[in-house]
Amino acid sequence: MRVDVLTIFPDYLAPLRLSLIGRAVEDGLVDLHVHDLRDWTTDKHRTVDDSPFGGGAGMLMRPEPWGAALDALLGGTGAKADRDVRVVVPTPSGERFTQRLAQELSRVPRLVFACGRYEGIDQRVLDDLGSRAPVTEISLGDFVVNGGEVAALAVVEAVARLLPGVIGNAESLVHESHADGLLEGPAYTKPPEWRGRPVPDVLLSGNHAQIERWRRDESLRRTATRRPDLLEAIDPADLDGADLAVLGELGWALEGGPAGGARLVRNAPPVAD
Ligand code: 97T
Repeated sequence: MRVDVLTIFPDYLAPLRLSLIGRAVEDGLVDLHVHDLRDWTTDKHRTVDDSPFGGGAGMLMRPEPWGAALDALLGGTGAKADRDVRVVVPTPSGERFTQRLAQELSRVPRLVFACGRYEGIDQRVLDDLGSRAPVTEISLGDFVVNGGEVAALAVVEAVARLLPGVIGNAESLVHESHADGLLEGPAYTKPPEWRGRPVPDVLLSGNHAQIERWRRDESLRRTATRRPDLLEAIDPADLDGADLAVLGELGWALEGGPAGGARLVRNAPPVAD
């Protein structure tokens, strides 16, 4: 996969050269190119920002350096429907970045990240870009940081680790949080007792069926407590009888028939007859 990042702080992306993703970059699994947006400015002060028309606080990014940079990276003529490239623009007003989107992006051969600073990028850059290439505006969550770099860093790491060969043991991707729409439960390593706190007996039992069941129960419990929104989104077809029993104890039940598309609801009221 080729990854281009446009930013006024190229050093912000340095962590992508460390650890597991750093190895993938070294090995050529990720062909990473980080570019300084100021290289496409034409004035003496290498200006990238200006005040907003209509007034208001803060500064915006001027369109010209972005236009020149994106022309250079994407080519003057881009096919809007090009399935081989995706431009990712981090912004607090973007679509929420999820593991599902990470999986989708991991199947695109080339990603181009446009990292804005200040109060954002002149809208015409996004409009122009949208007519030439598929664009996804993404947000990491409902909070604000100072620029798109931290989001680009997170997205590149989330996507690159899904590429074949980046994680040695592909099995470890199957049972991680969000892989199946649930959170992972607690995990333990040695010693079997630490500061008076024992590891749950079942994990030392060697009974693999029982261990899997316990892990599933803990996963459901944790998800119910911390992320009820994830449980509401679960496809009931992915739940077995034991799952429904644990969820029942937690006040969750199936609502609606198979035809109407059943879903999990909390504290289901008694069914009227
Ligand atoms: O707060 C931001 C500023 C610029 C670009 C992206 C963000 C952001 O991304 N996820 C949350 C906030």
